[in-house]
Amino acid sequence: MDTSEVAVLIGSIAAVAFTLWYFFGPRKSVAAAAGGGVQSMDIEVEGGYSPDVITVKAGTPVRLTFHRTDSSSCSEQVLFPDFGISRTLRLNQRTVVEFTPDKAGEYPFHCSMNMLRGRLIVTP
Ligand SMILES: [Cu+2]
Repeated sequence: MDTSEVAVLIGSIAAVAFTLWYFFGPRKSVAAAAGGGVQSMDIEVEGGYSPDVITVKAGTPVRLTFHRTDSSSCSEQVLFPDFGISRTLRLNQRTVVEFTPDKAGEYPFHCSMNMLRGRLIVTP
């Protein structure tokens, strides 16, 4: 093997490792910041939700601010089926979603096609 072949090999290994990490790596849950009686979290929408797993406490209002910079129509709606919430996210704007989860549990949220996905973990 000459140097360029080695470079290609290392590049492919790195690409595979990144792909595995991206899809199967640990999903870190982020706790929403509590202040002023509201649990707030900013979520970036660009090819997915970031963060995509958010932990909040039951019984306290939750304010999720979605900042959509993803131009694909896939990301233009976000749904919280368990809370009956559906919001249109305007491109390059912030959209605030507020509700109060009263029961502990795991609640998914996703785009209208269920391709972009996230989870809200509500602790007692
Ligand atoms: Cu979609």
